[in-house]
Amino acid sequence: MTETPAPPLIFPSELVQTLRSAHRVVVLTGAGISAESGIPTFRQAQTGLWTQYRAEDLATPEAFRKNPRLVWEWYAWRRNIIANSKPNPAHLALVKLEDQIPNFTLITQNVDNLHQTAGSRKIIEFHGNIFRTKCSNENRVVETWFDTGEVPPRCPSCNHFLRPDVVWFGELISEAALSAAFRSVQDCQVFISIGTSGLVEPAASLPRLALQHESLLVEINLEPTPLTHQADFILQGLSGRIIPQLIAKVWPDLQP
Ligand code: BV8
Repeated sequence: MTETPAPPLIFPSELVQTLRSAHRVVVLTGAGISAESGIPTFRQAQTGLWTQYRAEDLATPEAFRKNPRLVWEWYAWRRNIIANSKPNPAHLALVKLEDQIPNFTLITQNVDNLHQTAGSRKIIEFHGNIFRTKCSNENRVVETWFDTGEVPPRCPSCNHFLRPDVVWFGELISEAALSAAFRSVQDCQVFISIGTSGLVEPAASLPRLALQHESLLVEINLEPTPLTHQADFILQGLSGRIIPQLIAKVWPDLQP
């Protein structure tokens, strides 16, 4: 039996008008925007070999010091899931949004590279990128190394272990990402928080900083978060359904 398509979503006219005339928009994304691409979010229980571990316990320098092989293999497992996934309609709709807004910034907490694959350009990788590897000692990106079969592989210049170029819990966000993010938030007119539980700092402070500058705050999430009570517009549901329809409503002449 064919399913009857869900009725189109209705959006508040003030939100539609404000986005249509906006010049400076910041979007913050979290793991939720990639969930419809088949990538488990941080809060979801892990599966398979990793069921016994919490992501927060593996994404730390201590875990890597204690068991570098385990942490490297966890990231290899995640890279494999991501390599077999693709951007979903939410990622693609954000590319259209970027094309319409003169001063647009996409701050992502995700390390899955799906915004880049989708074609987004002005991206701040707040927590790094799982497909980049760096030396755990020199802290510089390493593109190629000798595959001796040892796990993790070692840095070709100093022989220390290589690690993913991501920001672990207890590690500082890069100065470049932090200052670029705060600069974009200082004067944005609209701040859209998508698919993040708003629990991880300092990313979670970005929407609150936007509110201090009278930005309009929009939250798109499946469930309420600590940010929800401060949002001007709460669009509850799947980001892969909401964002494409919102963009189509604001700019109806755009190619679907
Ligand atoms: C820092 C990269 C200064 C790695 C990530 C004690 C000691 C040390 C530090 C701290 C401490 N206490 C607090 C801190 C600070 C700590 C922190 O915030 N901890 C939390 C857990 C309390 N932060 C840090 O350590 C940061 N650095 O503070 O430096 C410092 C230094 C030393 C000592 C003190 C301070 C660095 C944090 C960066 C961590 N790295 N990622 C990797 O990916 O492997 S964070 C990781 O969690 C991911 O990036 C992920 O994005 C992020 C947050 O999760 P979310 O994205 O929000 O995802 P989540 O699963 O939580 O939620 C998904 C949401 O989507 C849900 O709300 C769900 O409803 C929704 N959703 C699901 N599906 C959909 C959807 N919505 C719409 N549509 C759908 N289809």
